[in-house]
Amino acid sequence: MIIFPDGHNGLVIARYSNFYAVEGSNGTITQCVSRKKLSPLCGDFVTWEVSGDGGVITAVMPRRGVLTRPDRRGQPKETAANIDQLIIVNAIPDVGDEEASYEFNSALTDRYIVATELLGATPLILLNKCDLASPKTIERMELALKIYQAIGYSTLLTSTKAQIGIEALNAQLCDKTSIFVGESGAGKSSLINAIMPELAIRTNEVSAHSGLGKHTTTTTMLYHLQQGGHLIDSPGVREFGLWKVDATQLALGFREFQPYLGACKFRNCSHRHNDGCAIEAAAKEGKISSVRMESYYNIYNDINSSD
Ligand SMILES: Nc1nc2c(ncn2[C@@H]2O[C@H](COP(=O)(O)OP(=O)(O)OP(=O)(O)O)[C@@H](O)[C@H]2O)c(=O)[nH]1
Ligand SMILES: [Mg+2]
Ligand SMILES: [Zn+2]
Repeated sequence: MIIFPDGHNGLVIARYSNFYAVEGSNGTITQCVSRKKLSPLCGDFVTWEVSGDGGVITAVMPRRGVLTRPDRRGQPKETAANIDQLIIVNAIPDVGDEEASYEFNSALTDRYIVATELLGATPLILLNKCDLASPKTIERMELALKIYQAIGYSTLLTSTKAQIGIEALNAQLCDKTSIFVGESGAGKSSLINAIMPELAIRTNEVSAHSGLGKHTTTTTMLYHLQQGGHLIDSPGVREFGLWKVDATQLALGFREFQPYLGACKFRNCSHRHNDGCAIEAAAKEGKISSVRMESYYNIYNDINSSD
């Protein structure tokens, strides 16, 4: 860390409208505002000076990358910095027989994976609420997750209710900064509680009648793990869009495309039903999963229709 002689150094652990909770190396937390033109994020290392009862952030140290999430209007909003691992939380539905027809949400997962790859971070693909799934559904989910394992990603089946996979999740958290992302109600806060029961974060007790969550997470917040490493809880999303991603970057977000990039007949190949496309040829030979190829087409259409 760079030490600024005139200020205190700290880590932004949360933001509440215009205030930032900044933690010093001795653990004290100071409520700070920020100088104009700076936009500190949860996970940022900052320098601050004493001002009144609190402080004012005067500098934000260089970041490794920023994760963006959609706000309530679907507009991109920078959410956290210096992330090593995105834990992409999916869940078995908790109403009625829906689990029998539940399909793994590869659309959301694959968008998050692209964002993770472009950040230079690692994804962990997690399916929670396995206690609600029949053995048949679990079998189908294991098949869906195999696609990700085959390309080198870690996956986990968990349940905070039945304490499944919690130790395995714990083992993946040491000495890194991990952020929990995914749909609202999937169990992100519950998983953090399962790992750090002393926190007792209020979780979203969804009412089946109103469909409204009560304690849905509204603030991105960083917690320290005793064994080293940090966890960030973040508000759930309905959909996750990719911003400022062009077709070349999108292909880089699909790591299994890598061996074939540059081998297409045309240099500007979009890998969509193109003559001489090496990636589509690999997909036809079964070397790239058809589910992931479909995902690529869908995301490509999205990013090209949004601007
Ligand atoms: N059956 C079952 N329910 C769970 C499990 N994990 C969490 N839940 C329930 O799912 C609901 C939502 O959990 P939260 O942890 O608040 O979900 P979240 O992802 O943090 O939601 P947001 O903060 O809105 O993004 C709560 O009612 C939890 O009790 C699980 O493993 N099994
Ligand atoms: Mg939450
Ligand atoms: Zn191609």
